Amino acid sequence: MTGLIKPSRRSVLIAGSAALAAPFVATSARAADKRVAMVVKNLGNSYFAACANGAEEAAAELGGMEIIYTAPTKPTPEDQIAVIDSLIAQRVDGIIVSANDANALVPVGKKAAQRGIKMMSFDSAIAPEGRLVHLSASSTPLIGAKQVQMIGATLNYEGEVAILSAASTMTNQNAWIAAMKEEWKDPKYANMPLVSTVYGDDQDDKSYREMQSLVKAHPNLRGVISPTTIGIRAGAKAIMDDGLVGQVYITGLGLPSEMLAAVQAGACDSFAIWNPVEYGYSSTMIMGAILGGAATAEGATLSMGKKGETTVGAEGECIMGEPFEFNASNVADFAAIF
Ligand code: RAM
Repeated sequence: MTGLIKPSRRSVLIAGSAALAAPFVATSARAADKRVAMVVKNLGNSYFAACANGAEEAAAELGGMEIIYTAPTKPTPEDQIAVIDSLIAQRVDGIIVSANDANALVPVGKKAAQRGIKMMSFDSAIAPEGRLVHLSASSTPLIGAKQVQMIGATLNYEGEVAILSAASTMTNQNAWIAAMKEEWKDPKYANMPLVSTVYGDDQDDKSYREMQSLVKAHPNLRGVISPTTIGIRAGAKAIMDDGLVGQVYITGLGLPSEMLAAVQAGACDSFAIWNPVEYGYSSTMIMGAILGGAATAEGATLSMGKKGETTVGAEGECIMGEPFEFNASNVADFAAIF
């Protein structure tokens, strides 16, 4: 894969309610009677709220499966384990989780499996021993490399760059950062060094303060990559509030609805994301298939409903599709959608 696909309104609107009203053959009629929990990193994140909307759409398509959307208030592994423990006690049929820590959630994943509860992860993976499959939004090397490419294009490959991540334990951000560092080895980035990596813990206020500290600590900072929708919007706000537009640019993974003002102000030149509604939808379709008895061994195919099929790869990893790139030419069109 060479780059991100440009979104067309049509490709995104397939997540809209009209398309979803079309009949779709559920993997199993039994899925309708199931209770599935979607456990995300924390509450109050619009990205995950959009995933939950997609989960509801899939559940309706599967005949009315019940979705319990829940999360801890703070994105910590301990609080998330407590949420999952309580779902196990409630004897849900399946759990779809975006993990706050890959390894810390393995014991609770094993406990769920022992009780016959189907456990999978999406967004931020649990280590393979703790779940059946993991659905990645897109290829990890592609997502990581693209973020470095975007800031490179903005800065003409010159100037200091930092990373403003989520929490240091989060699987997805850590995997994307590792992929960014691979991309950074290309000699074309020789004059665009990575000077620091900081963590805003997917909290608005902490991300905002970390962004301000970065600028103070690195007076020559020109760019920031934030591979989290919370970090990029908080970092962009700090750039705008502190009069840094034109001096420091932010890129990364953001929601068009939350990045519109930053793009229009010039704090962000381009950013990327996949459709979170489709992501919640695809994850729930996979859970429906698993609850209907679908195999999850490497090489098996799992239905993602109208998003097609995914093939289970090594260590249970599945991939949904490709992210979209946004800039001044298209961000407004998509801001109304996600
Ligand atoms: C934040 C979360 C989530 C991540 C997105 C891009 O909302 O950290 O896990 O996938 O950003």
